[in-house]
Amino acid sequence: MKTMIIKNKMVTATFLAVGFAIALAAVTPKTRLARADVNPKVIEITAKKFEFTPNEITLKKGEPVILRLTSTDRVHGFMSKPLKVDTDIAAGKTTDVVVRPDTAGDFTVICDHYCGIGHGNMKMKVTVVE
Ligand SMILES: [Cu+2]
Repeated sequence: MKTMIIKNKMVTATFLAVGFAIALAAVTPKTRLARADVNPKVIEITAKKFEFTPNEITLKKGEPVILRLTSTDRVHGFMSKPLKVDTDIAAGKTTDVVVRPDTAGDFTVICDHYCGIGHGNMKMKVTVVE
């Protein structure tokens, strides 16, 4: 009788261990995806009169990135309606924006904060690939 109980406990423990391993295997890929979302790639972009550097970047559709924006002279804007980004870049501090492009194509980011005579041509290109 005692042996039976011990045996049953061992069987239960084995079932639990196998169940746990299966659950872990099922959950692991999701966890990895979540980590990729939590730790997106960082792209540094510098603004100054009247350009962004780099002035061309390529992103992947559906993949979030952090754009780390700085200005070396004065406040500039950083705006693109299709990319759902609209922020000011103050001089002397870092502005992080998360972009998750949902459409492939070429998009233009403009400075929408008047910064001087060349302001109208201050833009950069963002290419989103599938
Ligand atoms: Cu401007």
